[in-house]
Amino acid sequence: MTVFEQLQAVGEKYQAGYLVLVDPDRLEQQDIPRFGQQVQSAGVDALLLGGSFLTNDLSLIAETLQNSTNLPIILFPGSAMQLTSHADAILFMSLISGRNPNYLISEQVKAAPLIQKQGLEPIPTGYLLIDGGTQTSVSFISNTTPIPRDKCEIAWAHALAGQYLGMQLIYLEAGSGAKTPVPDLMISSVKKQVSVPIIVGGGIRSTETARQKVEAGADFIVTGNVIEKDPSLMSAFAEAIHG
Ligand code: 1GP
Repeated sequence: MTVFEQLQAVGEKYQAGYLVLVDPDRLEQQDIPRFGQQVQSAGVDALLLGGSFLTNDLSLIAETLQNSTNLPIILFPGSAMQLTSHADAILFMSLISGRNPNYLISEQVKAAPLIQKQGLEPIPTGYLLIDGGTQTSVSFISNTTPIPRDKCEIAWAHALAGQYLGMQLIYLEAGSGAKTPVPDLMISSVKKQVSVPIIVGGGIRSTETARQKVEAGADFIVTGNVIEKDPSLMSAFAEAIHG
């Protein structure tokens, strides 16, 4: 079964799936084995690994994580530099809300031969950055302007274009640490227009908010910061998201 098929199976089993984002810069090597056990028993469906900007050795973190959990590890790269064979798949993303050719296609061209060599499963993903009320690393590093929060039609037109280009997932991203997550109205209007699964992440800090995003139409919810601060919250998030 491919990782994408596993994600589809999660979608069939639950109302929505739960993905935990691991920022390799914020996870201490010695804490990984315990964290691996925690995610496993908390009901998390898969791990995303990466960030817009990295200073740590991704491979070392990924390898330790792989030895600590059976959950799929999906790379969530900020650039073509963030690749390792110690993962199962990679969100092969294009930042389609932006107009920076580097993140639309250049990084992807640099990464493609390495992904092939490393045997990673690429999952074509349309990545949309939505204004989360504060400047986030992803908007600064990618030098792109997020979609305004009240422009639902701009968001769904981008998502639909992504689907027509063959992307298998649409990621609505408010940015890690966003003040406010992607608005419910925007999620529901994207959901109405596209048939591929929608991932929603950035600024989700409570189980109530996560639940609200699922009700609005999110197929997968991603949390990062809130779990870094308190990993014991993972089970409650999984329960709220699975429905
Ligand atoms: C990944 O941006 C999310 O898409 C993670 O965001 O760290 O704010 O949960 P948080």
